[in-house]
Amino acid sequence: MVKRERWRQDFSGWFSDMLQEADIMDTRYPVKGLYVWRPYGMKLRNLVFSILRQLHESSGHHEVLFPLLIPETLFQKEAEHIRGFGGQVYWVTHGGNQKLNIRLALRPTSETSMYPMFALWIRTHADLPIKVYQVVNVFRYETKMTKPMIRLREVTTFKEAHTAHATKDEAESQVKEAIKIYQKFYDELGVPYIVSKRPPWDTFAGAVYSIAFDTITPDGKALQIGTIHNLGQNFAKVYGLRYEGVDGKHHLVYQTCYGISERAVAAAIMAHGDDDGLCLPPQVAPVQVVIIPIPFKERETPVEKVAGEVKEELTAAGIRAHLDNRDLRPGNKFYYWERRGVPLRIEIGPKDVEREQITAVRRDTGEKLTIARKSLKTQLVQVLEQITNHLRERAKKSFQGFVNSTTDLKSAKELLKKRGGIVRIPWCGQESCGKQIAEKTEGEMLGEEIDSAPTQTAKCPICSRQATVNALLAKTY
Ligand code: 5CA
Ligand code: ZN
Repeated sequence: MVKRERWRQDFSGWFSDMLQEADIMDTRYPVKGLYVWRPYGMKLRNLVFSILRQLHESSGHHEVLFPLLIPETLFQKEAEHIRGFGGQVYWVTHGGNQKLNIRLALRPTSETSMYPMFALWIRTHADLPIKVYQVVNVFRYETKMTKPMIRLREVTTFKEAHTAHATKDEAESQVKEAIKIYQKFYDELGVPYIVSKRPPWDTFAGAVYSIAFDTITPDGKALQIGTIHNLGQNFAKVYGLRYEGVDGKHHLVYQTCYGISERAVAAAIMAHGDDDGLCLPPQVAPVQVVIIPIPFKERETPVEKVAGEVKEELTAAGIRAHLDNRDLRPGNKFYYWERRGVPLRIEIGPKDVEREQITAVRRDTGEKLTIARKSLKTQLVQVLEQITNHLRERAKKSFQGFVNSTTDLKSAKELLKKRGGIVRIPWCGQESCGKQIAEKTEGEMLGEEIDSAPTQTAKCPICSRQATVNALLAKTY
C-alpha cells in the first residue's frame, strides 16, 4: 500500500521538506523567490529538460540564446505586453556608478528581445517559418507568495519557444503542434494534465488567445504547468516583422510562443511522491538502480566484488546505476535512497552471491523480486518499464478523482470547497457569464476545456442559453 497521508494533507510541508532532504534545492538563499539547485536536483532538472529539448529538436525547432537585458525602449513597444508585465519587471538602472540613459529590463520573457531581431532575419517568405527555443533564466517580481520551483522571482529554467509564420493557418497549426509536444512531454513524465483555452481576461499579455496545461497538486489545487499563446500579428505590427510574399507584396507575419518552466520538475515530484519521499519515474531519475552490498562479517563472500560487477554490467547496458559502498548500515542506505526516489534498489548478500541472483525492491510498490544474474539486464529493463507505467497510471487515477462534472452552480461550489480539484460545468462562452460562474462558485475560471463538448441539452447556469463549451473551475496555486 502506498502511504500518502502527509503527502495529501500537508503537501506544502512535504514538498519543502523533500527538496531539502532529497538534496534537490537549498531554500535558504537570502533573497526572496531565489533558490539554489543542489547536485541531485540539478541532475533531475537536466534529465527532465532533456526530454523537452529532444521534443523541440525533433519537431524542427532550433536552439538560440538571446541576451538577458532588454532596453526599455524595445520593451515598452507592445502596449498590452507592458501593461501585463510592467509591474513585474526588475530594472537595471546603473552600470557601475554611472546612471544608464536607457534603463535595461531583466527579461521576464523574451518576446521583446527576440522579435526586433526576427525583423532583421525575415526578408521573404523563404525565411519562414522561424521556429526557435531557448532555455534560460527569467526574472519576475512576483507578488503572490513565492515557492521554490513553483513561483519564483528568478525562474532558472524557462524553456521558451517562439515562432513566426507566413499565414494565420500556419500559426494555428503551430499551436496544435505545441500542444502535442507538451502532451508528449507530460506523458513521458507521467504527469496528468487537463488542457484549456484561458478566458479572455486571463490571456497572456499581447496574445490573441492562450492555451494552458494544468495539473492538480496533492492538496487539490490547479497548477498551471505550461502555456501556448497565439500572438496573431500583435507583436509583428509593433516590431515590423514583414516578409515579401510570392505576390511581391509585404505582409506581416503571424506568431506563436509557448513556455514551460521548472514547475514541470515540481509537477513530476508531486505527481509520484508518497510519505516516504520522492518516487521518480525511471526516465528522469538521476539514479535508476542503486546497488547495496550486504556483507556478513562471519562469512567470507565476495559481495563487494559481485556488486561492482553488477554495477559495471548495468552501466554498460545504459542504465544509470550507482553502487553505494559507503561505510553505513544497509538500513540507513535503504532509507537514504528511498527518500531520493530511486526507482529500484538491488541488494546483494552472501546468499544472492551463492545462488547467482540478486534481490530487487521496487520503490513504488515495495515489492521484492529475485532475479537471476544471467537474465539481470533484460529483467531490469522490464521492471523499470513496469514502474514507469504503474506511476503513470497511479497518478492518473489520483488526478481523475479530482476532476468532477456538474451542471449547477451550487454543487460546483460545494465540490470546490469540499473536494477541491477541477470542476467541469457547461458554459455559453460569454465573458460576463464566465465571470459570474467563477464568482458564484468561489472558484477561478481556468477556461474552456479543449477536446470536450457539453451535451446537446446542457444550459449555461447563468443565462440558461444553450452551453457551447465546458468551463473548468478550480482553486489555483
Ligand atoms: N512568453 C510566454 C510563453 S514562453 C510566457 O511567458 N508564458 S507564461 O508567462 O505563461 O509562462 C510560461 C509558463 O512558465 C507558465 O505556464 C508557468 O508554468 C511557468 N511560470 C510562469 N511564471 C513562473 C514563475 N514565477 N515561477 C515558476 N514558473 C513560472
Ligand atoms: Zn451564459
